[in-house]
Amino acid sequence: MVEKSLVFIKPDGVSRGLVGRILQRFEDRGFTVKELKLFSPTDAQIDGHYHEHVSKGFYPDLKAYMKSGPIAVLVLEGPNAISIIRKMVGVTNAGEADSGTIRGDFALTTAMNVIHASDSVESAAKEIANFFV
Ligand code: 3AN
Repeated sequence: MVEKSLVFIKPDGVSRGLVGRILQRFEDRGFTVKELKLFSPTDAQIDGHYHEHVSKGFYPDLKAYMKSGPIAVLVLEGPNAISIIRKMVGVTNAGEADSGTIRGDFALTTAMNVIHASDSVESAAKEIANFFV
């Protein structure tokens, strides 16, 4: 089934110059780039995106991380995009992510894990609406 996923490269990924290499992986795999923008998300967009985490102890640090510079936000489309892209991204704790995944190749920790990708078709629809109004 053709699906859309909301993906963003977090501020450290943008400042480290990883946007091109990460985007290349998705294009090489065959996904279509439907939207692409570099921007600084508002407080409301960050809180909305991470609504499941706002009450957690790590949230202030997560929010500060997300406000530390612009992010590169993408909408990618293709067959089974949600599960394939999550596999390409690797597990949340980048320290345990397999080599060959984006987190396994470009990140070391959970707190700075370089990239986000939607975990379901329903989340993707909400996340796309949050970032592309
Ligand atoms: P994923 O990004 O793999 O879907 P989530 O949704 O559990 O993982 O976490 C969202 C983001 O919140 C992570 N990418 C990470 O930046 C941050 N985060 C999650 N859990 C922790 C934690 N225990 N400590 C610090 N940051 C965390």
